[in-house]
Amino acid sequence: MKRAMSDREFHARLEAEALGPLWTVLADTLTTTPRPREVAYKWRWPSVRPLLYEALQRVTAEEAERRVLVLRNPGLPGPTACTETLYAGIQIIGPGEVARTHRHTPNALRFIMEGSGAFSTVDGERIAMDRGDLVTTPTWTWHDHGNDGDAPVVWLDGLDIPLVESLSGMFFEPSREREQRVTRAPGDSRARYAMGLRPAYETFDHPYSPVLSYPYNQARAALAAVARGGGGSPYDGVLMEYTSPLSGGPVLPTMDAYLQWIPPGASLQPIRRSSSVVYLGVEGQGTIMIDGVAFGWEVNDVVVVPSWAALQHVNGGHDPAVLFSFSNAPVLKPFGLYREADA
Ligand code: 1HN
Repeated sequence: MKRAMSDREFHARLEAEALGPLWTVLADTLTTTPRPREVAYKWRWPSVRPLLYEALQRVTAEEAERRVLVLRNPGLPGPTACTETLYAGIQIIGPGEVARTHRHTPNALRFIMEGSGAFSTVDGERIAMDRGDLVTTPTWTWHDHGNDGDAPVVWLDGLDIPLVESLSGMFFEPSREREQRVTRAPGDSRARYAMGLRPAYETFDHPYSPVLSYPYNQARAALAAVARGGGGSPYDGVLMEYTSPLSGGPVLPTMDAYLQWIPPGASLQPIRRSSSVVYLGVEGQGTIMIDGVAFGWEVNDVVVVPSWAALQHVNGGHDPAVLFSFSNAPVLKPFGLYREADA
């Protein structure tokens, strides 16, 4: 086509009217496969731990609201982004400290990395936090944390903050009560919903699991029993999802969570997934190959796997390797956006 004026000049006139040509950006928009800005990355516990304990000295829980080192993805601009949709951070609470009561629309899950004797009070129920436990604080639930033990307690926080921000869905409310009054019996949500029974006289109509705590001794025992029976997938070994007993689906509407057993000597099959996944080493050691790069992990290391990266689990050791992970798959699946392919 004949052009009376240069494209550059035309584009400048478009821009002045808040317009733009699609034809120059289409190839960067309709990419054949996902091209996330998040990069594969590993945070080593031996590097993180001393900085976390230094933060314990430098700032009080009171001052900080939450004393957390954020796992910032080097490929992403935001101060709170581990992936395009997920936040991850490592929180520490000292003996006797209180992380005051608040609530927010982002969903949170916590996997306890070190220590015991901490607790979260979630909507009036006091939930124990000991090493290996998974504890959730679903969207808009009141929560505060404390530590009745004599040593600091450390956990991995997973939240859907970047997703909520991108959807302009952020709401936050501090409570006037620094610590919540406990209004439910110990183990109430477990007794109501986690025992293969449910209260026949009430309906739970929230989009998340009514179970707020998945203790490690139970999850670990289930994993080991399935592994002993020879179960597992060629890609993930024994991958067990923490589920809502009501839906059979993910624990939170926007994040699913898994405990995974990779048998000694396993070199599993590589796979791509359109979810992004944050892994935490729980027991033993292993290697996550991501697009051909080896990320060797040990206990309490965190590894982030970007969407559509080629992912392969290897356990070259003589002991089982146990990983915790969480992902954004529950947001992709209802919209037909979740895919897998052999890599
Ligand atoms: C939050 O409320 C917690 O309650 C942890 O422990 C991390 C990161 C961003 C925003 C809110 C918590 C958080 C957070």
